Amino acid sequence: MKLAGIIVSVGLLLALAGCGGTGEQVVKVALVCPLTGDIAAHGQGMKRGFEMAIEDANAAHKLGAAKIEAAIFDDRGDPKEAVTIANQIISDRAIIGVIGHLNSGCSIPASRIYEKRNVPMITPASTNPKLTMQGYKNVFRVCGTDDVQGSWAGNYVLDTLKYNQVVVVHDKTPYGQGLAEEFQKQIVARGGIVTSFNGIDQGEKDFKALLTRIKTENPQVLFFGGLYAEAGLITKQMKELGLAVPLMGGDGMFSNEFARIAGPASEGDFATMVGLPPSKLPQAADFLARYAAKYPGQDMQPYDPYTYDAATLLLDAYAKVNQNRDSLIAAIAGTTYDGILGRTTFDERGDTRNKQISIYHIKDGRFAYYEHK
Ligand code: ABU
Repeated sequence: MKLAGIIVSVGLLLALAGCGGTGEQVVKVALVCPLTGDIAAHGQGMKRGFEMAIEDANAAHKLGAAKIEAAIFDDRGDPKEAVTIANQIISDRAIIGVIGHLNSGCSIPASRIYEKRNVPMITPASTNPKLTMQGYKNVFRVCGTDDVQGSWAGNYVLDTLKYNQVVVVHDKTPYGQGLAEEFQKQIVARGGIVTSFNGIDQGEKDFKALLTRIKTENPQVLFFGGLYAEAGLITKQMKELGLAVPLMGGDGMFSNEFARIAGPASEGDFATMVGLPPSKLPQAADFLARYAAKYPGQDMQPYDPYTYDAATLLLDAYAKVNQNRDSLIAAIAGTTYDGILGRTTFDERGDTRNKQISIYHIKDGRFAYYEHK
């Protein structure tokens, strides 16, 4: 090969490997989640967990001399924006994988884009089972799913709270409606009564007409499939109308923002959350202490540790295959990762085998751990 040809080839290799102008090799990992909008508290928490993972990986020289860079995108929880960002990501060859998205309604359409280019995605937070039922080999999930969460909540209402007459409201999203359907299915299968099944719109602020009608149905609990912004307003308006029964929801309302929006009306309300509380896991103690020191005054959101684990797992897998992108998806699929949340291994669909669920309730304006099974 002539000298000019060698120089061009080396230049091409460096470009393909993501070398910066200084000759330093750069490996990028993307995070995509809502950093603005109605569920920004969850997304901002994910960003904090992600930044800690990238900092720790660089400090440990996990990829040798290569510098790991965070590429962070705000999809605003909007499926169209999620697809636009996914298309940007697949055209950046320095990005080796995606941590995200948060909303199932974003993860499902975006996963189709990543699949076209074999870009691995690991969601820390999208719990709709359909995401991993599409048969894509590049899609992984480190959190539990709503079939388990919804039926668990149904059993909890019947067996522990001893209620058998419930009303169900959902936000018509893949997450909210899917979770509500799973809850309803379990209540009905076990002989309970669902007085009505109702959809609201994300962004809606006034639920009084719906709640006035629901009050006449005499439910013992209102189950809400949706996010904390609407959940906070619903429970506030329930109590204003004299519908003095608990509101219960899933991981999408699990944020102290819920109680901040609702005020005292939220006392005693319940939320299920996938996995065990990090505060009960000895292996999470170091992360929790470092998080508190790094982000003083910031409330940890439900998916911060999941995001840390997802990013670290991805980088561990990439290191294990000597930074060979062609082997990365298989390496993630075969991983045994011991992280903050315990051991993660993936089943044939790409779902974590960790299926535990916990329940929390609002006590003195904050979610407090109640129990897990
Ligand atoms: N899992 C809670 C909120 C995110 C989602 O699945 O849409």
